[in-house]
Amino acid sequence: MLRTAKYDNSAAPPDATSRTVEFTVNDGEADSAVATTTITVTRLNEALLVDLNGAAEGMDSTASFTEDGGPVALAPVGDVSDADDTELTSAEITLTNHPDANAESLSVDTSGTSITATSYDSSTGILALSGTASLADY
Ligand SMILES: [Ca+2]
Ligand SMILES: [Ca+2]
Repeated sequence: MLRTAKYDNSAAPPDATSRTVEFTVNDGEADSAVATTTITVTRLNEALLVDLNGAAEGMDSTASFTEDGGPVALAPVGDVSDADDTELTSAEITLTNHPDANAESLSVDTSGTSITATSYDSSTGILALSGTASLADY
């Protein structure tokens, strides 16, 4: 019997606290000393998703920029989700091609959040964001 004892847990995600299982046997007169198995619990990191078009099918969005028209929103109904994390720690937004060099840029509004944005790097096209904040803030 002893060698077939198993532990299982179907919680998603499981609480990460270690568990202790105690074993005792009895010979009809007295209990044995307690022996224990300590179980460490490893949680899997569920993937997070960036959905730029909200409830619509797919993850991608489109935007249209007109010369002298001012900045255009890239993902006005975008969302991030993560099944097992309530906070995110960083993000990166990359303008993968930037033929107009210093004349073009990316920007975000982080006011009211604990997210810090680096200034846009026109050589790499990267706008980096960091800071632990809720999924909603990201
Ligand atoms: Ca996760
Ligand atoms: Ca979508």
